[in-house]
Amino acid sequence: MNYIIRIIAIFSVVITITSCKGLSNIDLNEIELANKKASPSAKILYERIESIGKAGIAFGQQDATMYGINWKHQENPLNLRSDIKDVAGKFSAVHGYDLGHIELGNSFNLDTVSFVSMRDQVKKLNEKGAIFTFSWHLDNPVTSGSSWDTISAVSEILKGGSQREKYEKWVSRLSDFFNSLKDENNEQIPVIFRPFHEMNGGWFWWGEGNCTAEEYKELWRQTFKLLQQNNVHNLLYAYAPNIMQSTEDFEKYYPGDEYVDILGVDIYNYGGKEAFIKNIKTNLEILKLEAQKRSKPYALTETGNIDPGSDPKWWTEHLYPGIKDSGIAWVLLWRNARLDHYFSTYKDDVTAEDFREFEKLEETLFLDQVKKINFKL
Ligand code: BMA
Repeated sequence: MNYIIRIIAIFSVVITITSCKGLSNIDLNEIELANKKASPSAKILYERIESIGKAGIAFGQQDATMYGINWKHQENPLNLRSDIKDVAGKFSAVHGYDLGHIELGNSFNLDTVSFVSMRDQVKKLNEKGAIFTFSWHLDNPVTSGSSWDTISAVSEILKGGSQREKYEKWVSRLSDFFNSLKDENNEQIPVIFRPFHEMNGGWFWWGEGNCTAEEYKELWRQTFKLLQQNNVHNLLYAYAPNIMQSTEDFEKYYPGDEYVDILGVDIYNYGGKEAFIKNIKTNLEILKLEAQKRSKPYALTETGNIDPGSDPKWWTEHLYPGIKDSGIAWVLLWRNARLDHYFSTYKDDVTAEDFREFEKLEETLFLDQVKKINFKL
């Protein structure tokens, strides 16, 4: 987007927001979500995401305030810290979390993040205007192995399958967690749910080669229905394949417009700089076409530098040329777990300086900017 168009876009969002006292100018009945019983706050979240997509790209990171390189939130629970805040002085606008192992009734997720602190952080960051997205690396229900245990399982948890009862229990635990996300007024906090991601790759038990496309779609629809039955009405549903070659790749597993609110794609920089830029561009073009057909917002739901340290200009010369003017509402960087597994930046990283440049770009939006793109009840 060139400068003038961007100014107009931002200006028109501001007009919309400031000219509507509360929600009087927004007809909630006109916002159609997959869940017909979606809460008003979920509808507002959807409006926010659409408006953000017009104003710029919200920056996000997985587990941003839970841990980073050489620190953990538990060690200093009152201090809200994040690696990118250490680098650029700002919090990310979008915060990703993973619910893997909530299904088992555990207190900690598969990456040792406590669900109690997750809930607590969502509450705190919600007050600051953040947006939340949840993935779910759930265990294999047949073998009790991890998400990466590709022994066939999907047909066993569909209606009539041998593990159905267990799966219903798992979804009820997941539902309890979503229903427990409440703000200071005891109102539910709306969030994005992005289950069964990267299904067109073969590494998860719900992925390519480990179930049929029809089974996958049924899994999505039946899970969606179980969540409704459990009175979960604060979710927007995001469908996100891994890198695609064509629109057919997008459509193969797509469960249907009536089950999805947001379209996404996950792309990492395998193959180096030029391939990364090209892959992001072509994939976001595919996503945009699919999204426009359906009038739904879209996002780069996972990305990250698999080779951190290789190029100090990774943010402005690799990632940004790919996402620039793409119309995505947000980009989510994967987690900064440890020095041999981090995807973003941190204070001593070679890309830290470049991240500050990336943060200053007109198009990139951080927490303070996204907070203003909101609609009150
Ligand atoms: C993967 C890796 C794993 C992690 C999982 C869920 O991509 O980061 O280490 O357990 O995501 O967060």
